[in-house]
Amino acid sequence: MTLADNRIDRYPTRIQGPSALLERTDPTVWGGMDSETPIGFDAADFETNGFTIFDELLSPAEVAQYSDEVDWLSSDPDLRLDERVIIEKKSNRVRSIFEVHKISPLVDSLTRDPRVLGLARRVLGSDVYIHQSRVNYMPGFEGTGFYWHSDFETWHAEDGMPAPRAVSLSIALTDNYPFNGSLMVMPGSHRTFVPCQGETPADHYRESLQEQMIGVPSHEHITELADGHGIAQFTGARGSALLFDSNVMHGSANNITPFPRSNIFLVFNSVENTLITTPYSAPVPRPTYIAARNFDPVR
Ligand code: 6CS
Ligand code: FE
Repeated sequence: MTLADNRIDRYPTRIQGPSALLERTDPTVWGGMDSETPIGFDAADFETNGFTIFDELLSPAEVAQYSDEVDWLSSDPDLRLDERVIIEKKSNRVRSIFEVHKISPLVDSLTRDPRVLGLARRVLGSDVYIHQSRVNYMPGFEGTGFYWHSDFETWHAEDGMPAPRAVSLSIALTDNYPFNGSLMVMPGSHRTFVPCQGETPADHYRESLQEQMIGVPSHEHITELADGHGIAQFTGARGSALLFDSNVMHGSANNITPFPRSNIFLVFNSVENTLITTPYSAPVPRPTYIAARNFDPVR
């Protein structure tokens, strides 16, 4: 893609007044890496639904290792003062830790694991780099969810991501039940771009990562998508994983059960879809621990 193409905003959002749903004109599974199809990955299924669930991406032993690691991170008092650690509004518990692959060598090795990297390269059809990594701790009793949204809408508006050529992998470190805040997705919704109303405030991430109020679709649009696509839920034992397109509509409810729902999120972007300098609908780019600007491919 030449710079000229990227400067054209093909997915306008954060605009005043009502806006119509837009068709996503970009592919979901990009060609070019077909020979690298990882075992058990159904590209056609991913193209149709915008997500795929893997029942056991990590073994129980691996999950225990990662689970211990993220539990240790969330209990580290020094790390808690780090700007990359997001604290829950009410409970004061750790909600998320961003750039976790730079904090934890173990998580960094996961981004290079062929089972993970192979999936991202296959879907995005190119070399890939980490746009964002995070751990979401949905603690028991007080874990608050994430309202309906498209990740790409935020990454386009606030980070300058040109096209929806990015993919997220959510790896469950605890059992994801229907009732403990597990991710809900609308199958096939990735083929529709939902413009959101409201101008992006300066430093929006300071509140949006705790509770997103801007860059969320209207009730009408959510109703239209839910009526058309239905709602599926990512449930599964620890070690299962959800691979999902950057533009699929998703959200999660609060967790009032005693069972935490901790996941590692790894977001891969194509090296052919790197962030432009000025975001499409925000005054300045977000910090690099939320949206990386080092585009070196993961090897
Ligand atoms: O703003 C972001 O980048 C993050 N927010 C949400 C709710 N999901 C995507 C991403 O991790
Ligand atoms: Fe999200």
